[in-house]
Amino acid sequence: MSDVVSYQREDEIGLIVVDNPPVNALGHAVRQGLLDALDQGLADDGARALVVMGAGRTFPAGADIREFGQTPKEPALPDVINRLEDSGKLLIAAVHGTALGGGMEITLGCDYRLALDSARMGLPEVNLGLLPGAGGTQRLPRLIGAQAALDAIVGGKPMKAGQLEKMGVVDKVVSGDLKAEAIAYARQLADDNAPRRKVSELTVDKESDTVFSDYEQSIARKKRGFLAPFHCIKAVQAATELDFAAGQKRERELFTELLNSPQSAAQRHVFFAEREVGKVPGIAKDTPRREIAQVGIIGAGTMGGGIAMNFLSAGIPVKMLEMKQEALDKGVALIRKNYEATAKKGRMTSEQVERCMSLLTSTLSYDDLSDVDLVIEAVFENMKVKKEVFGELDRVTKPGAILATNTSTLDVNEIAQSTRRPEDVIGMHFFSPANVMKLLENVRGEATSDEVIATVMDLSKRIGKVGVLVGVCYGFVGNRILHKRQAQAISLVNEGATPAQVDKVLYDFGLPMGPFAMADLAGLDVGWRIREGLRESDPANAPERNWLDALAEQERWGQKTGGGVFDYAEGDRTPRPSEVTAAEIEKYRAEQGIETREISDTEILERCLYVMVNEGAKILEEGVAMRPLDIDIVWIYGYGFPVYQGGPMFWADSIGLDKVHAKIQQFHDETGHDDWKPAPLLERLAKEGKRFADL
Ligand code: 3H9
Repeated sequence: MSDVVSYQREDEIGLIVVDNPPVNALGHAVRQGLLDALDQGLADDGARALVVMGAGRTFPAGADIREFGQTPKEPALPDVINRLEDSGKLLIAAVHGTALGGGMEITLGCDYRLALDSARMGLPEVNLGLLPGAGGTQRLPRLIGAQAALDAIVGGKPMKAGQLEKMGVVDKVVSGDLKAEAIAYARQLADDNAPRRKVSELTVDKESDTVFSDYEQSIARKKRGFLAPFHCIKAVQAATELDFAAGQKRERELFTELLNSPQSAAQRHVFFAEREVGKVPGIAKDTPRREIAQVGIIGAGTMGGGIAMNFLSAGIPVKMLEMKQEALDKGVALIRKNYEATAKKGRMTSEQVERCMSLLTSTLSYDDLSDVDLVIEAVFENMKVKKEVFGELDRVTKPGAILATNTSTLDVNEIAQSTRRPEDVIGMHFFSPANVMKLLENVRGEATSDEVIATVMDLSKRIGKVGVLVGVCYGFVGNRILHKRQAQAISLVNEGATPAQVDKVLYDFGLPMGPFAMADLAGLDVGWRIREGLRESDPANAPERNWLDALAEQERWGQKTGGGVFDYAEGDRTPRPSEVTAAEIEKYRAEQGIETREISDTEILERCLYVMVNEGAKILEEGVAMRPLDIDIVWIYGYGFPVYQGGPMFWADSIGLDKVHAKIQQFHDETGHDDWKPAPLLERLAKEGKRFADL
């Protein structure tokens, strides 16, 4: 008898129930248990039909991802599903929760599919750098045609029961008690002598001869660099060209290739890392949380408005405060405009737009914030201004209200000291555009209470963000590492590379854009103003004037002015090399007496990325990031580090820390620059032959 799969008969129907919490993943014991339970069901003469279902919260949500990378153990899932399909009895899948991956593939091995109206099904393997490897790429196209199967398999998004019924995947949608419904349905099918329906015996509907090449083209840009989506297409194509057995063999080959690829290892790392970042040592399930029913936001600029949208979209009322009515009106209008643009793209209904807008109120008076549970300040990045705001907030907000700052660089501890309740103060650093970017750096101050941390981490999820808890330092985790990379990018150009060459290397690595296109997007004026400020206030320590300052002085501020490091044609965001920039770089090199040299792409990649890894190691040592995976997630969700590279720290592990360290040491020997001083943690791990993942 299996611990994780049971067989019992009720009302002439045999029930095979998977009970392997939390998500009924199809690990070895479940696969063996399924076969044993099937044998029992087949031998049970009293059972007229068999139902497969999951106990607890869901139908199996897929293969056990933790088993990937280990030696595979028989029986393999494709064989289990083939056995189910070949069994002599009528087989019905009864789905609730999320039947994903191998779970959905089990349902495709059944004759009939019944689902609760709240259930969802899908083949999300592509998100793990894989393809459905238990017959999914062969059975789904047979059931719904090649085009729809491509959408489901390459898209990887779960679909609702109602939609699946329309597509012909689900035969019946029910509500209420799934077990009772499943037994009734199975009895009815048995009474009606319903035919067996082996999906593997259907023929595939291929809509056109170019369906696969068209599909490849349509995803070429969006899936640039990824292996799995293109393997998924090949597997579905095999379903249209080969018989089922040969197609399944081809699916297996493609699946194995992906499983053994560095990309899938990276994507699986990201899957677990994304869940791990939510777990904060010292914060338990029973750590008290505060209720957040209403939020105040200070500042109705682009950032404040973007932040507000997260809460409105999640159904949480927002009060937005500004100093002047005009700024407030502008902010509210911008939020509406953004929502309406989303509605125009069909991603929201006009009722939803109105519902979100109805949750927004605005005010010019701090006193109106006396009843909010959380305030997020998104004003000008200046300590004096922030302190004044927090002083006001301390005065007006109720006891227990959480006071958050969206600062990206300033000291959260100092801000907290301007209140009488530093334990209620925390950083919530949103990334621009704040309504889109998934990352939220939650910054723990020295005094921030566990209760406040727990509440804000939970809230991050509630508003659809991935919250990463970090400590206080200049730039926190993301921007501190970014600054080091930007400095290398500039040095590389000073020494002989072109901005376009540097950008191309990082783009080809998989980043959405290179450092200079990113600077143009953010605006060259931002950094320039900060440097100018320093030159005025602290000339001795201020950075030297360089060619980026020269560009900013000419009001070449980037995309918004039609030119920055690159030129931009009107209405086109494609960066084009600029003669003005080239001349300024030449001038700078001449002034500095720099003799240029040929710079290889390898050097660009190593210098831009290894400096990030070194800084990451320093951040870990200082405790600013709790774990390497926190840094990986910050970079994936905040800066578009390619998921298939796993994040900077995972990537460094995959290169080998001894190699990374040796190169960093070499750069330090050559330049003597502090940024290249190997982090002691990196040095130690490299010596011990360990990885960041071993910490
Ligand atoms: C596959 O099926 C391949 C086949 O085609 C071919 C095979 C030959 N395995 O996300 P949550 C853990 S590939 C192992 O926080 P939620 C998760 O780590 C698979 N563990 O809950 C977490 O653990 P912990 C295709 C898994 O309610 C806990 O369960 N399937 C798996 O927010 C709770 O998870 C997928 O890709 C797994 N398959 O969301 C589905 N799934 O508590 C992946 C979850 O220690 N899973 N865990 O942190 C999901 O998308 C979500 O977990 C799900 C629940 C929607 C199910």
